[in-house]
Amino acid sequence: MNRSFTGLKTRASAKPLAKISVLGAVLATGWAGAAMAAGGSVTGSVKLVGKAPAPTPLNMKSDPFCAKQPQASDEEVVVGKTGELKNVVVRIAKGVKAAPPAPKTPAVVDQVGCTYNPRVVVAQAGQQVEIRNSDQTMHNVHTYKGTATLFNLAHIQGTPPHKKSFPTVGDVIKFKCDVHPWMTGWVLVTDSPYFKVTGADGKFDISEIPAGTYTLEAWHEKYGTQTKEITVADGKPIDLKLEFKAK
Ligand SMILES: [Cu+2]
Repeated sequence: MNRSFTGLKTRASAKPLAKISVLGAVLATGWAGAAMAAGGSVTGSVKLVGKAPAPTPLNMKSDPFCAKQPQASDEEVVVGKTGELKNVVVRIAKGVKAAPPAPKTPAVVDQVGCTYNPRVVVAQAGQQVEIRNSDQTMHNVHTYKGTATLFNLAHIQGTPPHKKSFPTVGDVIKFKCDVHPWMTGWVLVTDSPYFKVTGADGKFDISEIPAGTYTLEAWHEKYGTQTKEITVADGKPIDLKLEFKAK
């Protein structure tokens, strides 16, 4: 950074006005921001094709606190009126050469209303994942990679978050609560900030991707994984329509 900054000052010194504006931009955005503002983008939508399963109401009567929560439905498959599929992770899975480091701010999984919120979270490898308990009841955070337990921690109401990180890119970590068997959550581990999780509208929008050729992956907890090769170019947005088939 010092070397670049010195060069900037040398070039700018010939034009005092330019010096002020360039330095102003650097101060406003940070040097990294100023250098990395370019890149391409991938936007699109994910739909479920075929008959979506009917929502299953959750029975939370086994815990007096949970029983008082608003009636919720199982969120394994959340589909809009015309198939918009929620909770799909869309990410650049392969081809990122120099990803920015994992953010210092944690990814957050909250236990609230006796469900995981959000249900699907993406973390960069090494990024802290803060697991909160906002409920006035005890949960336990039982995580699995495949069928193997990673950790299993009691989470008493009013106690601080558990702080964990996951080192292995590509891992799909399942969260279960042994107290409340209806609770399911997911953390996917990736190697870059180039990802989104679809909301209720099924849409995603990933920006500032350095130009290059990549494997884009879309993952859904029930419908699995699909991949697509894409070539990203500066200033040429890619728009994708992805579909999963109901089963
Ligand atoms: Cu629980």
